[in-house]
Amino acid sequence: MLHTFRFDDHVIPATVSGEPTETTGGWVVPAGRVALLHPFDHTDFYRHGWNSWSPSGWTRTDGETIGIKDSPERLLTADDAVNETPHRHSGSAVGAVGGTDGKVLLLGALGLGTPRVGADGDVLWGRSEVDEAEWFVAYGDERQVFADYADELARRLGHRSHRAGAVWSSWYSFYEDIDEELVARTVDDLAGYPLDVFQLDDGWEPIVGDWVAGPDFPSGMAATAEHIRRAGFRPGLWLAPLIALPGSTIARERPDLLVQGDDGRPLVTGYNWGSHYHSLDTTQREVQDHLREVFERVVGWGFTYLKLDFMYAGAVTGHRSVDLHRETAYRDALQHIRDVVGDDVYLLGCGVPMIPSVGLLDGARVGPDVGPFWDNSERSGDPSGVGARNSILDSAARAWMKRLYEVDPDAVYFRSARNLLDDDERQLLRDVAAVLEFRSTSDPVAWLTGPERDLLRRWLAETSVVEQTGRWTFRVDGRDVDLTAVVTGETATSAASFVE
Ligand code: 9PG
Repeated sequence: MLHTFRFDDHVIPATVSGEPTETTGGWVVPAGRVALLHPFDHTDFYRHGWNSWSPSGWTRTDGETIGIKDSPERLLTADDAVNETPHRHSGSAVGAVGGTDGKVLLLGALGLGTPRVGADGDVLWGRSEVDEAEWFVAYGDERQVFADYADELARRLGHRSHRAGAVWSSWYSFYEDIDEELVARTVDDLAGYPLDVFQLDDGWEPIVGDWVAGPDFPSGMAATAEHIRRAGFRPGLWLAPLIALPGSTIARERPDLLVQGDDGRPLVTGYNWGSHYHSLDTTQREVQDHLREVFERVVGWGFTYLKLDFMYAGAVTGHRSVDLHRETAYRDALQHIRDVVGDDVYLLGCGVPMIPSVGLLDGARVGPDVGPFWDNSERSGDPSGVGARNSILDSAARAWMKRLYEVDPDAVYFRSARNLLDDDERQLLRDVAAVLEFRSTSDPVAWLTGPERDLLRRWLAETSVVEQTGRWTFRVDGRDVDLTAVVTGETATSAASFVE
């Protein structure tokens, strides 16, 4: 049906599938296709990526699209490969246009079904794989409409208020090269630092898919958790519970428990560790039992902060034993995990589908991996690639998601050793972490100079008062933080050459 929205002095004709009803800050439109004829001509467009690593940000409707281009393999891992149209303006769940006067028109889905929002000329459209989700339509001050959208979403999908505090992760220093002695030494060196969580990342397990202690942890994972706890920190552990490498026990012995392709064989659902991998079919009772066992085991070891990685793989298109929409299958699996671990375990999602995780996760990564360098000039057309610049860009564009869960922009650096980032770039990362109010680092104390240690100590203990003053400008404890130069590519920092 036709409907006319009137916002300020804008008349916005629309096609909707039912009568809109008013809500706080905007309108709720029934599920189905939506098209809004906006009056802004060539204008700014906010595009939102599907999972943690997917590119998000503002561009121009008459400019370059934001997304992963020219790499089907990267697209499969770091975005919604089925729905992405890399050369047309579209994104996942929410989009907005306008903005020249600080006001935008926002269209955002209020549920699951892989909703998409795109801008085609002067039409802002919304559609889904399955028409399950209602829509939120609002016009007004940019930060206000995003806040109102997030609040409407949280009213439907829930909201948790568990806070992680300051986190140390083993990934951005040791990567997969961890063992129980190295971990123990690193923990001991951190003793007395005002850290809350010590999180072991990838590398403890024998292979992705087998969630038992690997050969480098001969005393078992409970011993490491206990060591962390005795040092005064909350034990944290990484796992990728919904995927399995081809060599893992579950993939070798029970390929029938994996999501299948049209050819009746386990579907390839992403690439990492120099391999392809598969997804567990979480609609099967035996997989649910397996997940229960895994999570009872890791919580039983004493880990109460869990980084759940590569979770998008539970929401890919493929054949499952129960014919649910893929985002519903994913959310049911995450709900099952939440039920098994209970309310007190902190769940940080990584590589998670952003909207289907609302209300179940305590925190979510909101950008690609950081790295000890600004950008990688070898890599063109991949804003989801590792590096400080990509991580900052994506995370800053998702600051509004703070109202849904804690938002993790990834680790910051204090070390000048083993690092190509200069002082200004390291400061930028710390600024973004302050803006997003999530603090994590990966620097072992042994790698830091005296002044760097002092800085780390102070930073871990700080909580900042943050106010967003513009799209890319913030006040953090009375200090101005301006990310405009990073966004436009004219980095104000001395290592601008890394950008080119
Ligand atoms: C451990 C790492 C760390 C890191 C996670 C994740 O798009 N990708 O192909 C892609 C691969 C790996 C990756 C991120 C993206 O890293 O983000 O913090 O936990 O796994 O293996």
